[in-house]
Amino acid sequence: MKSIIDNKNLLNRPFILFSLIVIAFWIKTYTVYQIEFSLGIENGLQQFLLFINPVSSTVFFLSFALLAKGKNRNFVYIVIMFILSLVLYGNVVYYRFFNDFVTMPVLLQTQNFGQLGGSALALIKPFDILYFLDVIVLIALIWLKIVRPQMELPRRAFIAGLSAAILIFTGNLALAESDRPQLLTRTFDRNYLVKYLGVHNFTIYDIIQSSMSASQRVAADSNDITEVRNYLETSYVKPNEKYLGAAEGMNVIYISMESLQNFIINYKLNGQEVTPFLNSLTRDKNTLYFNNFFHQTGQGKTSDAEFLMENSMFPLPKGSAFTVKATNTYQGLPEILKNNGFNYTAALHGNSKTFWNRENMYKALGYDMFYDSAYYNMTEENTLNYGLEDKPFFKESIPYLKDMPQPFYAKLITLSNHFPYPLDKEDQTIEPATTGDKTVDRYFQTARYLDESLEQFFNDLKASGLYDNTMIVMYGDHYGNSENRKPAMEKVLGKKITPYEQQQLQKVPLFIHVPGEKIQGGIKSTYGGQVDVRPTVLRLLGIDNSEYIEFGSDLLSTERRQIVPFINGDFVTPDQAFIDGRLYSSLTGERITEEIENKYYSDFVKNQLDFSNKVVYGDLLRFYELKGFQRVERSTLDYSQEKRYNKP
Ligand code: GP9
Ligand code: MN
Repeated sequence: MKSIIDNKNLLNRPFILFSLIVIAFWIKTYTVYQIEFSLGIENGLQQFLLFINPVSSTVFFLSFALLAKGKNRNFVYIVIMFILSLVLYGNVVYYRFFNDFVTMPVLLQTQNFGQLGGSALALIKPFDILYFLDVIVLIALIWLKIVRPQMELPRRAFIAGLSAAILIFTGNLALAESDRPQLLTRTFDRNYLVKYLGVHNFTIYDIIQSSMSASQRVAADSNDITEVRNYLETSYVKPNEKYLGAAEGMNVIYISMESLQNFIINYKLNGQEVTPFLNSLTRDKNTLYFNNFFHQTGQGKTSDAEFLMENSMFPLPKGSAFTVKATNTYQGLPEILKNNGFNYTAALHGNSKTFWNRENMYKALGYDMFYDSAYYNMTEENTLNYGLEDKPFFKESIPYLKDMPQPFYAKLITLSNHFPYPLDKEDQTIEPATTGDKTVDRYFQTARYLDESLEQFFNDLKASGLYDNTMIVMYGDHYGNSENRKPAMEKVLGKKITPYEQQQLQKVPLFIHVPGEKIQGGIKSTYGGQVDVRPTVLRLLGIDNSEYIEFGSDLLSTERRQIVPFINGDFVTPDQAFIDGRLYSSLTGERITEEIENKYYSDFVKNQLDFSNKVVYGDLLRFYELKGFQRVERSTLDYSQEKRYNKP
């Protein structure tokens, strides 16, 4: 009996209660790090930093409770702990799929949340309730009156708490900087920030940084675009005469192949091809297949791929450009084509026009029309996961395509091969894989379904008469199986996935099909990424791209530099791969530990990303006037009714 009373007394000493709450939250956060995040701890110092990094922010926030008067303080403790736990848990769920942390721009993409439904649910586990255990215990202790209303404290207590937090943070940051100099100014990689500073400090940092980037637009002027232009002139590559204008006068169809990774091309599951149709295109005499082609997307996923493909600029290091930069001025592919003899441009997608803020961004890119889910027959049985299944989507798109004034540009975005890869029983034409990871296993079935839908679409295009006069560009938008699926993916590939192999898994297929005998098809092994597609396509169409602001380079030019930047600053070339601050050989996949000269590569990557970000954050294309170039007036665009003949 006595000991219980003693406990009570102890818990009711403000400093002890405060410390116990801090310790509970600290230990919980550290446990979450261990279970949920793979942050790549490389040495003892990093391990130590990971352990102590929750302390400063926990002390900081909880100190505010010390301001509360006696009775209220326990309540304030609960509220603060709950909010901090929610931030932590939000990151856990997000990380389970994206291998990344939540940023302000992601939070502002609220119009996407409602539709995440199935995907998000698949990421939540019943035991997750344990991540709120400290809050629950505190509530119970208060309810059972074991923790009682607290005595009032002088303001000094609050000041002392804040000072302690700032002191601890300063020490933490100093140690982090000793391991990675310029941590806060240099890195794009959120894994680093969390590893060194913790989830909550990262969140504060992110909020400050996001508001700073908003002010970049105000400070920009036309000199900035001149600087970008001068930079780009130094990296201009000449066209390859063999391909120049090979698709001149043709229609163009882009197909975004949801989550399709390149490893699946020519992969055999239990002796069976998963994507027989796409495999056949790798051997087709009218198709170029790029097998060292990488996605370069970030938090904007599909929309980032679209951004890269149509602007030849890099997506934002955080958040989705579609969502936060749709008010910018662009010179998007649709607008460029309209300026070069095309009569119609349209995007087609069996999901709502609000997803990824597409409606607004498509206007900014200059699309005449957006056929979103409102233009499709969205019945119970032909929709699943993110919207209209690919086969009915392609089927119903054919009449729209047939109606378009030619030459047209149309972009079709598939969605059935999307995490967590559900598929109706009758559509399953291949057995799932047997890695034991249900989502990875199902991936093969939805990828097969996508492959079949593409074959159906090609056949329907032939039947419609469009095929012989249409160039088709198909690309994987981004990875499907995230790094968290590594154990299952190791079984799929039958090898250990090193950081180098993990980067290789970011390859997505790119196919460019030009009908007739205009090009010599085959496998192209040049290293490239989504940013490089627009200049390639423009030149195939015979359009002079030399004046446009493009950060990619023509994949068919023999002069091009084969350096593929990723937006976190990593890169890959035919001889080197730079990943998380380490260098690997692209020839052997092994780590390179000796000093080697690669300043040329790293400078190139840094410049590409910095200049591209400068254009997007500064909204610099608003200053870029080209002679004779007509901007599409946003206010004239209306996607609510089909306006087919949007001729000037
Ligand atoms: C939804 C589709 C999927 O419209 O583009 O989006 P994702 O989650 O892959 O970005
Ligand atoms: Mn996608």
